[in-house]
Amino acid sequence: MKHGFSRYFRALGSLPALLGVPLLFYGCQSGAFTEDEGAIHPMNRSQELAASGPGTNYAIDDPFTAARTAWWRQDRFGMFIHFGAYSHYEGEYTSPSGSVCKNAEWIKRECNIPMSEYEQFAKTFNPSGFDANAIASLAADAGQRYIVITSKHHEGYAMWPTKVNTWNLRDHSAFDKTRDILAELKRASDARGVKLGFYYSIWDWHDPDFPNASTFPKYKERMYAQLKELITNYHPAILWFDGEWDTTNPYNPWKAEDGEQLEAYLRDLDPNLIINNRVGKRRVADGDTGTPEQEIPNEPVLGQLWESCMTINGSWGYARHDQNWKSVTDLTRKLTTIASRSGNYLLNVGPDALGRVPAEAATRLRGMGSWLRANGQSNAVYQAESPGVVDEPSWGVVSRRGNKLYASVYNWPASGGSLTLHARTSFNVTGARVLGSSQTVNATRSGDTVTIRPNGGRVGDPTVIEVGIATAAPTPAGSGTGLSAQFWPNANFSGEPTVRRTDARVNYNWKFTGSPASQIPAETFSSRWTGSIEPRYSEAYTFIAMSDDTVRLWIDGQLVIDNTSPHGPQIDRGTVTLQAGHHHTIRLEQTERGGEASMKLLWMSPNTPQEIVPVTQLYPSP
Ligand code: H79
Repeated sequence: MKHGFSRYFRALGSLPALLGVPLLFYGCQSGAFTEDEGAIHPMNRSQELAASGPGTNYAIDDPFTAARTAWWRQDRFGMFIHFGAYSHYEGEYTSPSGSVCKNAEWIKRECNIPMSEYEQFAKTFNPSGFDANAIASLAADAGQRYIVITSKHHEGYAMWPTKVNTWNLRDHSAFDKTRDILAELKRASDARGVKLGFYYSIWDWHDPDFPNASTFPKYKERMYAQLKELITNYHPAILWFDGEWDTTNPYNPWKAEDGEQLEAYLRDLDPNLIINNRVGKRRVADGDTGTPEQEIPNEPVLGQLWESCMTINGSWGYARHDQNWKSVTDLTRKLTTIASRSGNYLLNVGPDALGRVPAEAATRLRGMGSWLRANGQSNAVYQAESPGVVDEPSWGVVSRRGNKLYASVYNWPASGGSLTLHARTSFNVTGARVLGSSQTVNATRSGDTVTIRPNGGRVGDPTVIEVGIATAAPTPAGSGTGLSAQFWPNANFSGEPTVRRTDARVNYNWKFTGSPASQIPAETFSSRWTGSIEPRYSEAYTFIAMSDDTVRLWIDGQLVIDNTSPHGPQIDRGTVTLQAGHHHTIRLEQTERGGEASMKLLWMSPNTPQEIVPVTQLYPSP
């Protein structure tokens, strides 16, 4: 993507190359991080290391298959907690003139509360009823395997005793000065095997240096310091950013370059962190996870893990006036729908002014937990994913765990009726049963239609039918070593390539500052990978390219992806039928014409979950 931004990050030297350490990005905006008295200096450490530059790849692994993300991909269900100084209002503000304004976590802005008054009110915030053990127990009872709590929302108020400023629950409240609710929640979560992550808003309505491009670097320094506190003091499993978008009132200076720098900084502090895409500009090239909000994508998301965050009523922060609670059935259907499309569900609760989770929310969460535990329905959710081998039906959703399909039935057939599935590949049906029922279930396949006929009533909503399948065995993993790669220091493949090598996989996120090799400038280059690809199943494979600025992909000489209009990080796809064990020729081209650059090649098929095409199945040109 073309960008007019100056490159303010420069390679400072070759220390990482000498040490043989992976190149990560540590540039500083020149003059950005000043020596404020008493401030923590997050960039000092980074200055000891060298900056990145040409040769840097920011893609640290394949999030679809990495051990780092394994728990997140299996656990599927988390608790979001919105809790901050806004919770003290419980969703209602009465202005000095007596008029009442209703909102929740945006109450300061939407109800035009002057900051001085907001600060004054926060001094009396005393969430003495915050019970971390009760919250972690509730999450565990609900079947939620992780918690993400707001450490700082847009109001800028820190929920832990940060040393960076006094706008926090320790220094600016009526709360017990010996308590630290994030530490309490960490301990309580650990004790129950529940992972803990932190939401952190980039957008900050309180810090006077935030909304001004010239002072923003000072804000960024404090933000880095706070994030370092969170990582080193509480070891979160997830950092969940928000408030990255372009906006005024107040103005938000956050740019994609800021995201590139921040993500590298965080991954150096903790390489196991899972980071959402709002760390950058909410794009497929940013962070590990896509973040649909209050919506569920219609199909599995391409190119990135994903998680839908949703409210349990209609508000994120506690709002007394909002009694619009979703039903257990609605919430459970959302959970199965999300799992059937290989996503995660981050379901929010907003504790009240005293820090207590509303009883209405707790009841519903426990109802979901009961459903998950009742008859093995949890198999439809944990470690389950998009089925691949069948289309999504109109009567519900289908998830898959190995050779079991879990059909979550929303619309149960009338007596004697049946449910049908459309098959995308060859497999046999080996049997079926309704979880929690002894009724017989007839399941047969004829052509591409699988017919499932239960012989009794439903068991809960959704009712889950487990369908056993036998799929064709894959051919053994290949013995590939990767594709032949060539790189040119120009955008049109002209002349001899400067770099030739074998690439184990095509998994590059060069962003603004990186490039394929130290000899290739970050601004302008072209890349070509050739060789052959060996599928392990005979079926339709969809190739997925995440690219920036252009991409073309040929399989067996056929152009299956063709996007030569220069673009920012973008997904393109093309589908071809391949033969198991056969070597199909492949040619992939990418060009970079300024700004950011990336090139990832993924595939999926009915029996292959989405992944970066693995090295074992790629062979260089002869
Ligand atoms: O933290 C939660 C929200 O506060 C935040 N993201 C989730 C996870 C969020 N930011 N923006 N939005 C949600 C959507 C923006 C909604 C808006 Fe409005 C409509 C902003 C102004 C009008 C909602 C209604 C917020 C204030 C009034």
